[in-house]
Amino acid sequence: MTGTARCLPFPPEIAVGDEVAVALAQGLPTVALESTLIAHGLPRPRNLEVARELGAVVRAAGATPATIGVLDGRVVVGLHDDQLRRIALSEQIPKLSARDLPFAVATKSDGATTVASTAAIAHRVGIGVFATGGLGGVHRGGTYDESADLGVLGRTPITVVCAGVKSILDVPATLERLETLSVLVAGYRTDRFPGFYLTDSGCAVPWTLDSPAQVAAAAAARDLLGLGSAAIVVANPVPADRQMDPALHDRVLTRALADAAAEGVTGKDVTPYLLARFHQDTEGVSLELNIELVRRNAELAAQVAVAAATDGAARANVPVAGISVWPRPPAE
Ligand code: PSU
Ligand code: MN
Repeated sequence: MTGTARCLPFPPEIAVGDEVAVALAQGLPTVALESTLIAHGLPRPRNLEVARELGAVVRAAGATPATIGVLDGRVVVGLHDDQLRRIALSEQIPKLSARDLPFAVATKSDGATTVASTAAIAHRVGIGVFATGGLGGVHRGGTYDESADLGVLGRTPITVVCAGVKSILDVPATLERLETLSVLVAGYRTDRFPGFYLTDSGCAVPWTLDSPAQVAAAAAARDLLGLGSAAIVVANPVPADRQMDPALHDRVLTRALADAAAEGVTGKDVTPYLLARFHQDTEGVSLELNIELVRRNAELAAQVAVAAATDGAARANVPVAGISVWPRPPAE
């Protein structure tokens, strides 16, 4: 996350969109967005609208959106509208975690990227900030089902803005795993760990960060101190007056978990199944909230990317187009 130019181009397996390539080359603020939440977390065709909106939110906050997905075996960074449409509206689009990417490339497949695969690719191309809804984590019930999101965040120096981990998970166990993996977890303007649809998961966070500049400073410090091998998770809660009724949440979750077990839903189908059940059983309350929280995260991520680019440029004392830099470069 610096303001200096990066090495381009990338291998043909990675297709960086024109706008993103320019932003990366110039050190302009860029935000990675994932496509699994679009393809598997939200119903068609609303998901396409949301995908477009997220790009607009990032742009309005002064950064370039880079939605990541896989088309014909090429990892696309900065899906343009036709490509977004293909990923959002296809009936059968594989959910690709990091381990799946080589297969999708080798077999020239399409696919949607999760937090794990999006974070890995974003870092690969030099994007330092990423927004999503809720991270994957340790599932409830002691099933050995732990999202690959955690392992990748443990070895990828990126800043992820999210609304905590999905509330369908075992939150305390997930926080313990994040601690073991040395992933810095900070609440954004809160000392409570958010619970995705809920403002407070019932767990505390070790640190609170209060501004985009502070988040950017934490990421810069991680790198400068040589600790640059794990992610920073910025947990951005939904406001208390917007959260889901906790009693409704618990009722729907208990039923959905029991049905998932009875129907034999396993592996990567578990998370999409539970999210879809929420959307159905809350009559859209969870859907609207999910969309709202992802928008909020995209906006904060863009603010962090702007702060990081400004800070990086100030350190390197180079001008960055469209951003005021302090200390200012000397006038001509
Ligand atoms: N956030 C959302 N909706 C989603 C996801 C995140 O609001 O659908 C996706 C992310 O892509 C995340 C995935 O990586 O859910 C976790 O899936 P699993 O538990 O199978 O690892
Ligand atoms: Mn899983």
